[in-house]
Amino acid sequence: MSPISASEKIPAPDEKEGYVLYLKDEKVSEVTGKEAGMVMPTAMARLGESFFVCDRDCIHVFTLKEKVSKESEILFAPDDTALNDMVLAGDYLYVTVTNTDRVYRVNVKKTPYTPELLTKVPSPNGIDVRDGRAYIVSIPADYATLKPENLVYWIADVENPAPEPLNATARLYDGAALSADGRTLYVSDWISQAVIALDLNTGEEKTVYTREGLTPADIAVDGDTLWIPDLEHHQVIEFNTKCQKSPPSARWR
Ligand SMILES: [Ca+2]
Repeated sequence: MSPISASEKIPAPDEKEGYVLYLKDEKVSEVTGKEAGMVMPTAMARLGESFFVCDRDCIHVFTLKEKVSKESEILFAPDDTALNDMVLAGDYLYVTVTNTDRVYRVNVKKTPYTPELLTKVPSPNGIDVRDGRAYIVSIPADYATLKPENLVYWIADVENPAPEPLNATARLYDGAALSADGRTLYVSDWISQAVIALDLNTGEEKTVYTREGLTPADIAVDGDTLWIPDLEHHQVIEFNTKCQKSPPSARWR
C-alpha cells in the first residue's frame, strides 16, 4: 500500500515523506520509509527482488532482500510531473502520466531502464495490461473539470497502439483492474463514489460497490477480492465481488 501523502494535503515536490506499507495476516508493516526520498508514491510493481514505485516524476527502483535498498531512479521527460499508475505485464512496466497524456513502457529486462513513449490518451490514470491488450481510464487533468473525453480507453495491440474509447460515459476515473478471467474491467469513479464493472463482451456497466463519500483511488483485484483504497478516509476496503450485497469484509486504516 502506498499512501500518496503522509498528511491531508497533496505534498509539494520537496516534501519527501512518501512511504510504502505491507499488509500480511492483518498486520501492517513498513517496506520503505521517508529515507527513500519519495514524494507521493501512487503505484507499485514487483518482479522478483526488484520493486518499482511510481512517484510523481520518476520510478524508484528498490531491491527487496532482508533489507530494502534503493538501486536507481527511472527518469522521464522534464514535463512529466504526474506519473500516476503503473502495471507490470510481460517484460514491460506500463506507466501513465496524467499531466502530459503520455503512456510509456519500460523494458524491465534491459538496464539501464529506459522509458519508451507508447502512445497518448487524454489525461490517463489507471491502467491494466494483459495478453497484449491495454485498458486505460481517463480523469480530468485538473482532477475536477469533467470533459467528454474522460472515458475508458483500450488498446487492442500494445505493439501497434491505437487507443479507442471503450465506453461513452465520462467520469472521474481513477483505478482500472481486470478480473481473473479477463472478461470484466473494474474501474473506480470519484463522481458516483463507486467501483463499476464493465463487461468486456457486452459493454454492460454495473456498479459493484458504492458508499456515500467513497473516494476510490487505484483498485486491485485478486481472484474474487477487490481492494479499494478510500483515499480521503485513509482506509483500504476489501470486498468480495461474488457477494455484492454484503458489507465489506474488512477495512484497514
Ligand atoms: Ca491513480
